Amino acid sequence: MTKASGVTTEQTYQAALADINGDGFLDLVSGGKVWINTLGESSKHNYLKVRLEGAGKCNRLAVGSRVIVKTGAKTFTRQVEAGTDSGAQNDLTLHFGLGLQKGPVDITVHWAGGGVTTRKAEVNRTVSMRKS
Ligand SMILES: [Ca+2]
Repeated sequence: MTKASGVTTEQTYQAALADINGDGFLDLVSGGKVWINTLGESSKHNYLKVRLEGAGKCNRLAVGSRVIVKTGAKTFTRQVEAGTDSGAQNDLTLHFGLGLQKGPVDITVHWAGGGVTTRKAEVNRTVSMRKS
């Protein structure tokens, strides 16, 4: 983090990201402080959030599942993770910052424990997907 970002904290190795206020832009928790990202208020950038629910051979939180989002020109990949090596926990809802990429986008979920699910979605929303 730079001073220009406005984020100041004691030196720490722990940080977690989540869209705390639900505006589609990631916020930061570190060193016992919360920073709400206010850049989204004037941004024209798009996002997509994907929330997974596992079933069967996939754990309920879908930890280990990989999500691929394809726009017309770009591919974005995220994986549901349970904690980081520094003891922090990012939001289990996956966040894709799409920049100026517009929808609809193609979503492919490779579920932990096996299986693949696909669907289309518009941008700037949260999509919930459950393993069948
Ligand atoms: Ca936010």
